[in-house]
Amino acid sequence: MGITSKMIAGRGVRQAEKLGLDPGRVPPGQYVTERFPVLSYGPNPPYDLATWSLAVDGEVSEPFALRWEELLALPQQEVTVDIHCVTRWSKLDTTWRGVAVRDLLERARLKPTGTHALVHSDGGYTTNLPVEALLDDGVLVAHAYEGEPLEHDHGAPARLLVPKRYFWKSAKFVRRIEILPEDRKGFWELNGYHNDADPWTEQRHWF
Ligand SMILES: Nc1nc2c(c(=O)[nH]1)N[C@H]1C(S)=C(S)[C@@H](COP(=O)(O)O)O[C@H]1N2
Ligand SMILES: [Mo]
Repeated sequence: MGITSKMIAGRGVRQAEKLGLDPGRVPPGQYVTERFPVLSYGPNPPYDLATWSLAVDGEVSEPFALRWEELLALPQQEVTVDIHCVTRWSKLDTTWRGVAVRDLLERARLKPTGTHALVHSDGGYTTNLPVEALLDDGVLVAHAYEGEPLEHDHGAPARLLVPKRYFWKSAKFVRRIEILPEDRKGFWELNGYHNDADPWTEQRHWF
């Protein structure tokens, strides 16, 4: 008999209890890890803060690109959230610091036709989200984790953080938020992962 998602959920719940955490925070089929696994498709792209920039463009009235110091000069938010990887690990109470994507989209002045986003990373990784999901609380362009600058393995200099979706939507090495008039799939979404990626309903794969 194989390992079923119910058995793993049981494991997640027991682990959460052992750690003194509310087991209701562990989505179905997930287990809790205290480690911080690294999942990257391909090598970490090199970066240079002197030339780094983050663009917000596409279906917006005021497209812009921010240099590194400009990003750090914007109002910063700190959030503590749970993250859930489709490979079944969840990590609870992770703390991040960065700029709210909502603020960036407000500054860019979304056009009414701007309904979706394709998020681009250095190295070619992409992921897609509805704009609505990017306007949510806790969605950041994050540059610090647990009070320290983001490690390269975890997406330095900056990554997207979308805590309510499986973690592949949280693009590391983020460089561009492209607003689109329709949905366009990203890297994993084209390769069989679910378009919406809600951990609570286990939207893992299309098939
Ligand atoms: N640029 C980029 N972002 C990425 C990935 C990637 O391969 N490249 N992997 C995604 C996946 S599948 C996961 S689970 C998380 C892993 O983040 P971590 O390595 O910080 O745990 O990053 C996501 N963002
Ligand atoms: Mo992942």
